[in-house]
This record gives sequence, C-alpha cells and structure tokens, in this order.
Amino acid sequence: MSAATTETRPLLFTGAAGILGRWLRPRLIEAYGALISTDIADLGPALPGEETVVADLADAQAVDALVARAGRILHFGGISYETTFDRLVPSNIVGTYNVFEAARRHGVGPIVYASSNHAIGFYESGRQLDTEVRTRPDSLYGVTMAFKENLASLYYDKYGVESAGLRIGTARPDPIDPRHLSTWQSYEDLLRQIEACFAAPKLGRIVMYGVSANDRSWWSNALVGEVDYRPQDNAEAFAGALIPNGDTRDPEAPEVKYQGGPFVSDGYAR
Ligand code: 15L
Repeated sequence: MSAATTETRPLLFTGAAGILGRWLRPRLIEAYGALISTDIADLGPALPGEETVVADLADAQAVDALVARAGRILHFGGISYETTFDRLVPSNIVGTYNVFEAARRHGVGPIVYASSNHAIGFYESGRQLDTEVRTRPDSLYGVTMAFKENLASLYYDKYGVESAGLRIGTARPDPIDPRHLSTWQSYEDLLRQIEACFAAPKLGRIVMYGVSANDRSWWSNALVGEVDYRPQDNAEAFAGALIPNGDTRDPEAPEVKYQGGPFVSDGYAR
C-alpha cells in the first residue's frame, strides 16, 4: 500500500476498550483523523471521527474485514495479565496471527503492537538491557508476548510487513510501587512513542521498550535508530513519596530480584 493510502485510510485500533485504549482513543483521533476502534468488550459510545466495532480477534473473518478497510494498525488487543494457556491462545496468539495475516493479505501497515516487559521479565533487576537481548519470559502471558515479537519478525522478513513492538513497562497515570521507578511509562510518553513509530520513514521489524525517561530504568532504546522517541516524564519525581526511607524491599524476593516483579513470583517454585 502506498504511503498516501496508509495515511488517508483510518487507523485500526484493537483493544480499544481497555484502560490504555480508552485514554488513547480521543488522542489518536486528534492525531490521525479517522479511527476504527475494536474490542471484544463493549466500547461505549463512539467519539466524533470514530467507528466502533465489537469483534473477537480470534475470528479471522471479522479481523480480515476490519483490516481490509484500514491504513495502519495499532494492535493492543488481547489479554494483558497472567492466566491459563487455554485463554491466552485465542486472544494473544490466534488474535495476533489474524491481525498480521490480514495485514499481509491486504498490504496494510505498519503495525504498532503492544508487547510487554514480561517478555524479558526473568532478567535480574538492575541489569541494563538493550533491544537485542533474547527474550526471557516470566509467565505464559510473557511467552505470548515473545510469540508476537517472533511473528512480527517473520512477517517482515518473509513478507515485508513493517512493525514496531512496544515492550511496555508499567503504563499508568503515576508510579505506585518501588518497581515502577524503573518500569513506569506515562500515558503521554506512550502516546509519544506510538506517534514516533508511525512517523518513522521505515520500521522494519523493530522492538522497543515502552518506558519513560526514568533515572532508574533498566531498558535502553539506543539501538533503535529508526524511531525518534523522546520520553518527557521521569518516575524519579515520585521516589520521595514511594521510598521515603530508601528501598527497603528484600532484594532476594523473586518479585524484587527480577524485572517482571509480581509476574515472576506468581507460581514461582524454585
Ligand atoms: C503488563 O504487561 C500488564 O499488562 C500491566 O497490567 C502491568 O502489570 C505491567 O505489565 C507491569 O509489569 O507493571
């Protein structure tokens, strides 16, 4: 699809009924004009400039019909927490396959998609990671995020579908836990990163960390030259309130020792 078509057709946004989705929708309309928002859950009233479609990402035909009308895709749909493999497969694995396969078939792209820090959550806290490290999932959910990254890699190398995977840390209004001093990404920075990805002349099959400019960040996007993401927020502003007496957590507790925090300790049995 030509760059002009990419920009004149609506942006397709999956996962639009989620917490991040609801915050992003009006801002995406402001940035990109027309938006098709989809989710398996109720999307609420459509905003001016928005079309809402309730659809299951595991339904290949429904996804195909949505992608066929889109210019580019923001794929945030799926389960964003640890649960059973049976539940994760249709939502995160089949759903992501359906999005990429429809994009390939219709020549739609690029795709910016949510991966997660839980794809690398078994690295130790404090270890500095660049975007070339191998995945180290901390949960079945994290495995599905690594799957997305691998699928995106295949779809670029074999078919030329361009994408950017965001290994989102902790996207929320404010950091509320000592771990978030490293992992936090403000909503505004997440939007800046999405916009920077869509503005890049070429994405290839990049993966980036979704993180603000935190003094205590473990993650670097320095190797990703394609995207001009300049985060403006820094969790350090909350350090005095969160750890007034310094970090008193047990450094050997798995949720402290490893980057993935509670996703690591959930079921940890070593
Ligand atoms: C995630 O991937 C989750 O979707 C989110 O709810 C947080 O738990 C976040 O990671 C985190 O690691 O803080």
